[in-house]
Amino acid sequence: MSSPSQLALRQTESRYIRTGLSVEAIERAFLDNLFFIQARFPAVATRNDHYLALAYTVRDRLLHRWVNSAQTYYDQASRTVCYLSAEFLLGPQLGNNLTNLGIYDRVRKAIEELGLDFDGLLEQEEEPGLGNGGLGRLAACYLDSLATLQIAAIGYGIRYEFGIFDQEIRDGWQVEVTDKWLRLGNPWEIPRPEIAFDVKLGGHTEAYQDEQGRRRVRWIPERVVKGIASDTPVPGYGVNTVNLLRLWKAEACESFDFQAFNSGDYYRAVNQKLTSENITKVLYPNDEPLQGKALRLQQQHFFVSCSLQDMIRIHFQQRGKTLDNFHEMYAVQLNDTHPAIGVAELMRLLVDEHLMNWEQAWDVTRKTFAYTNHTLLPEALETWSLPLFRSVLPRHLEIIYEINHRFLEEVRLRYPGDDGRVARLSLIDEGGERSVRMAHLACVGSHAINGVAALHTELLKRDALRDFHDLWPEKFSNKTNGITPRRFMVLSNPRLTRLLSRTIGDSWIKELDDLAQLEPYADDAAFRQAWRRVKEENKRDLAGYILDRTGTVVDPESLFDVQVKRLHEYKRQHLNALHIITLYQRLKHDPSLETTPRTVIFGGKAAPGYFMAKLIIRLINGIAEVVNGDPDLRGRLKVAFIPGYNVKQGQRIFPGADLSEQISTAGKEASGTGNMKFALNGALTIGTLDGANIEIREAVGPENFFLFGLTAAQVHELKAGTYKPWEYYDANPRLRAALDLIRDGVFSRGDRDLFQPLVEWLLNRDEYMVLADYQAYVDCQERVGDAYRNREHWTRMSILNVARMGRFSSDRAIREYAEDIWKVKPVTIELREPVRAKGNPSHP
Ligand code: NBG
Repeated sequence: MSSPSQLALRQTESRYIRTGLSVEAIERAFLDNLFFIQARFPAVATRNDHYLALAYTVRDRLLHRWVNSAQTYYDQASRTVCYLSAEFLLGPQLGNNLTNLGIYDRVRKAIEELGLDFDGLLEQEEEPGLGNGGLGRLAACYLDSLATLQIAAIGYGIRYEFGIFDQEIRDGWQVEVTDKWLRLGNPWEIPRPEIAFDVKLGGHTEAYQDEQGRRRVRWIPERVVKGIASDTPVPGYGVNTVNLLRLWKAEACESFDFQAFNSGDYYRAVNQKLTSENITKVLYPNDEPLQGKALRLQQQHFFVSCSLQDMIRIHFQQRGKTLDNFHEMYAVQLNDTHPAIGVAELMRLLVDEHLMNWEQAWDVTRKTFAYTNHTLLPEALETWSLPLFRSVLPRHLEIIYEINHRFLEEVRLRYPGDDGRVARLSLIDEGGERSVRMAHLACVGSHAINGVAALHTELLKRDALRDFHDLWPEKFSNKTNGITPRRFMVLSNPRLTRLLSRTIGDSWIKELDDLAQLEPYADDAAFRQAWRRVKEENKRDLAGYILDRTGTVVDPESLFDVQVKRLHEYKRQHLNALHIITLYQRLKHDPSLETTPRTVIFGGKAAPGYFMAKLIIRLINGIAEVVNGDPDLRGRLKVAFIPGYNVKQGQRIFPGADLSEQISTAGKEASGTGNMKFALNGALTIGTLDGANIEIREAVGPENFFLFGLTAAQVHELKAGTYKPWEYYDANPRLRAALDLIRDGVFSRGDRDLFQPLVEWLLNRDEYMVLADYQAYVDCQERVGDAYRNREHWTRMSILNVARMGRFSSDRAIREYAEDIWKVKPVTIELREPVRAKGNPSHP
């Protein structure tokens, strides 16, 4: 028999042979996997077989680093960041993993040598759409940066069987199609059936005395579900670190099944199984939280409870049998309020299950959690009605009452007699239907609270969380969002990546601030030409894609004016639509008018129950039908709505954009991250002073940014007074003409009723001040059109935008979180054998 150390040595050898990085080793591994995993001979293998064989080949090479990382963290009991998020919008994995491993080129070579279409294999991958939009994508960018910065981290979330729906457009309307992303298999996940935890739901509680005579509470649940871990590796770029994304899948608890089964109630057992599995069946497709859905609360509690139990398990393994120092082992970040129930759940685990006293448990809990707020929309602040909350989590409600009781005592001491303040701060909203305020729970249970852009944080401190800021100003800080340049440049824009790296070297991939070295080249005519050529080629690709997806022919010479993001009234896609109509009218009336040819491109999903957002999609498609079909406008204006916007599509769109539409009502968009992806890819922004737009404008210089519209303060003021949108309609002939055209049915094939609700809403209410900003927007668009005609100057601005985007890397954001909030340091992962790829790890 071999000793463990002999076995370890032999394992190392075999791993080395199996995961070689030469082109030949990759080819051999690919063919092996096609045979041994897919069980296929080449003549009958499908593209999906090839994709899977390649994915497993890459995964083998990741596992090596993954296991090494895990072992290092284990040996060193490394302080670990746990990022709790109900959403992780990863996007396709294959290309990203190749990029981060530094083997993109040689794998392409290997696949092409085998006579297969490498790009086709990348295209084959169905992306895990486990998120709605910015919030979920931010979590994915942060995982990339955590691994790249060599920080020990675990992402914890939900393995939804159905992710965000796929969108089709029929007769101009959005149609939702279920997202069966797991249908053809998911090669990136490793199921861990042995990492499983029970999660209780419903029922009631009972008080009892333990042997020491202390009063304790026991929770008698109505049912118990089991959470099973499913792991996805997250490789850093150009390092050996591979971190873990652990997603939980719900299953029926066997013991419970048997109970019913034994009592002869087979159908109850079956039913229970189905109800349990439902918990992780589907992602709620609202980008802003929705209230009143018990299943949603169950989802939140389910994944948070599994995650905290898992952390405790690991803690016991690595730090021995005490939880007194739990907060020294973990920094837990709450990505919005979706995981905020964790505050009560950790208290329950510590006090009820691990018998810690309340005061100490509370101290550990507050030192463990930190909370990021992602929205200012008052309707988006999560609350749960007490009856619903009690029916799902009876014990947590008691714990929340206790936390609240102690907290409000403290408030009363600080502010004697100030009952209004006590009511405003309370974790329970007593006005109307009583409910639990999740943001308050997160604030009270965390040692740090942050917003996601400078303006957002200021507004949080002034309005939404003002009373908490009065109480604990030291807890607040701003952490402006960022994006990963690996996915949103190296992977998605290889042409610009090559030009950048040829010009200033490739250090910018990990130190995005190094893009500043580009600045002098803005004055170099030859460089500008090369820059323009890259954009032209990217636009040609995008035009091909648009033709493919929409059947619309667009001219790559025209200005590509792009707005892609979730559909929401505050994001004001309808303001963009009004501008198109105005342009249409001007061009119709004056055939000799000299304007810049434009292609206005849209993409984005509407929440299935959001009537107005769906009507706006219908309007855009109605406008596209009229404009694209009118010979008078040929060569001057085109409109395209690309269906099914997701990460994969974004990667095709950002590189080909000239103009980035960031036109939300000031004070409504917490940060935005699409704005950063466009600017990094050389698009200029037309935008309001909202979210991170403000910081982007400061960074790139006001002269390289198209600013328009009311400020947040002006919006506030106008709202407080009497905003009468129809006065703008009366006073502005162009605006009137545009709205009348909609009302007259021009974009609805003569149907005058279809868009009536939208027009009426704008004239009478106009919550987001579309009419107030209309003229400023149209004027600004005219400046954009003029600027685009001076290509040399436009290119200069484009170069300067990219050169000054360094600050918006998610690496910068993660460094700030790591230093200010998490207090974590990098952990270097050594590989035993020198199997890392040598040479330039980026594209050729
Ligand atoms: C969104 C904001 C965006 C922001 C992302 C990421 C929610 C609740 N919020 O402005 O609307 O960029 O979060 O922070 O999805």
